[in-house]
Amino acid sequence: METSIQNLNDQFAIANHLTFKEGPGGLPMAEINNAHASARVALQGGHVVSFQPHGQKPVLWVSQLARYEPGKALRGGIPVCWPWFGPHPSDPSKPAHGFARTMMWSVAKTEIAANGATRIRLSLADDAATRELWPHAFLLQLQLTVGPELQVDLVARNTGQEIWSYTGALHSYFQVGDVEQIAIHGLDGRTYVDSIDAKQRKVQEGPITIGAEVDRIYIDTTDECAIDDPSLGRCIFIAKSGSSSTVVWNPWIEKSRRMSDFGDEEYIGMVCIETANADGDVIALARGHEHRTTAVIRVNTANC
Ligand code: TA6
Repeated sequence: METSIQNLNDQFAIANHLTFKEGPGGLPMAEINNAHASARVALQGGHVVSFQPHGQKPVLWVSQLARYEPGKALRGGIPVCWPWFGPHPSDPSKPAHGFARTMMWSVAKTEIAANGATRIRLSLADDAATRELWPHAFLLQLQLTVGPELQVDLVARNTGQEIWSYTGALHSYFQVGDVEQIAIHGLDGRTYVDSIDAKQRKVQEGPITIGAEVDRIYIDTTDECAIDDPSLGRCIFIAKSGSSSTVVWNPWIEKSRRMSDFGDEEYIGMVCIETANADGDVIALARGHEHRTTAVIRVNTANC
């Protein structure tokens, strides 16, 4: 059934909090604006496109060349990578980072949460299209709580009869003033898999700074990360639970040029810090069991 904006508003709009509109490319979008912050969420992909506490600059980055098209992953915001992270483990014809970020999700619930935050819950369940790509029964729920901070809860449930396992990530793109001036704290001493150096395992020494392409999966870490951004005069904190791997990515110059939905110079204004279940952090679920992966994003104008 066509996702009708009017039907969505009749069922789920909340005055002074949340309304649904047709966004770019005709994609249905939830628009949230409350006493604390504003946010936009595309129902395609369960994709948080923006989050901006009042008085702050946008926290999430979206490419100027992002393509708002049915079935196309949006470049920026918080793509939901599921049920595999990165290329499909055995079939290169299957979409990178799984199918959840390009499928149309349903609205399950909206409500006003504690301290006047706005909460929306989206869901995606298996159907013929997903089973074609991944032969399992599942229910995926994404709960977003938009207040002074943004909380993203991704809950995966095995609604089938057999055990299955997945990998994934909340693939968050953050806006920074100048990526060469930032420092990322929280992963000092952690081991990472260097995806651009033959997947060598290395140990992080001190804060992460970026002066070339970076594509790393930090393993065995439940640490909170912080992006110290002197040029925007702020610190972005990313706390998490249900995840023991964190991906840090900046494509730098050459890779930016190779992506048609990424401006040649846009690498300067962004960095990904992804709340992941990747590499060895594989989640296995027996029948009826579920797993929750949570990211909590907040900003302050002090240093980290
Ligand atoms: O963020 C890590 C990563 O796996 C990178 O290797 C890069 O491929 C990025 O995700 C973006 O992937 P996408 O499929 O969205 O272009």
